[in-house]
Amino acid sequence: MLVKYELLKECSETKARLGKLHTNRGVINTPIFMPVGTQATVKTMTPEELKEMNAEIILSNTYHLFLRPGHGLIEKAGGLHKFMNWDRPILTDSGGFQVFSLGKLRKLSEEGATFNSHIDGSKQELTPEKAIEIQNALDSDIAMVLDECPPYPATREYVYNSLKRTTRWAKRCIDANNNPNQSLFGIVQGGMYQDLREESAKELLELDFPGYAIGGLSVGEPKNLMYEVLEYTTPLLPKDKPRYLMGVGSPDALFEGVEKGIDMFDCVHPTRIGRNGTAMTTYGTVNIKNAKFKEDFTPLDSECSCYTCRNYTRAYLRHLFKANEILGLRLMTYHNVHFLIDTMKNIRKSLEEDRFMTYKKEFFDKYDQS
Ligand code: PRF
Ligand code: ZN
Repeated sequence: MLVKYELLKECSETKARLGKLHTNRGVINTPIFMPVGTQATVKTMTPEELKEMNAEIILSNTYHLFLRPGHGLIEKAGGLHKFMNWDRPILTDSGGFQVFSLGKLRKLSEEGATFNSHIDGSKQELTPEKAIEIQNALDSDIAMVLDECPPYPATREYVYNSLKRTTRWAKRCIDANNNPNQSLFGIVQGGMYQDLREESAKELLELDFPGYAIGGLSVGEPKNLMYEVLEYTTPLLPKDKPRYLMGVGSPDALFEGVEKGIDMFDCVHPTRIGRNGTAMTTYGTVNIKNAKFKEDFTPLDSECSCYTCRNYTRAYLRHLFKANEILGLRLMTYHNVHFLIDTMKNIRKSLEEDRFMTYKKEFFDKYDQS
């Protein structure tokens, strides 16, 4: 069965929507934040911990798993879910974005991308067919087409040619797809050009994907420009299908994305900054290594109910980071992922009670963004 989006409620003031995404591995409540498990693990967290904080779906990466340990091995293990002991839905990104992030190490052609492995330097190729073969073998619930994410800034001509190629690749992905249990999502590109976003969406809609992502954002453009692009791009997408904003997950962007009609988000932000000693809290970010927390025996976030905040103090967390203890990374990651999952839960509740914009204001009255 392919995923099926159920629209439950639309916000009366914005384009925000409350829904459910039905999958073979359970129902996902949307809008949703997907923690990132690049290498078949959400760094430092066990699946039990992710479930405890109510993660409903996680993201993993084609590019990394293809290079190591290889999709053949994961297929032998019985698929990615079995391999990593996670039985809830998984979305895999196609690898396009990761390859393009390699910069000088890669070359693009109509056929696909060739690149040197970041692990051993070996020459590798990722074509639309290959990206699908890998994701079919991983057996994720949602797979993504191979796309090209243009850099920012990029000329109109560059972005035009790139989106045309992304559409041709999307067709090749559909033709190559051989896993009837996997839902393949299209990715709208078109950079910061409204007419190109329209063209990309129109072409991809003709291919009738079960879900659509918006790619090519949060690539270095000013935030307001991203919001502007979202404002006109989201309405181009069908109402009866899920909309996924790729690689975006800061609190302000989550609220803006939801407001503009996005249902799904992913971002390495909470896990990455957590391992770096930064926590997102009700009152804004906190760097736990700061000397001012040396004798602070209060929780990381006084309004948080997570395992970390229920059991440990800022002074203890600071000590763990100062002493380079692994538990520090785990406790901070736990809190940050819990914080975003909980914020999304609160957003859904506010949508259900039709007070989304009031909740947004309440959130940012407390959350210091400076
Ligand atoms: N394409 C793919 N993955 C992505 C992106 C994209 O444009 C982005 C851009 N923010 C993040 N991840 N395939
Ligand atoms: Zn907490």
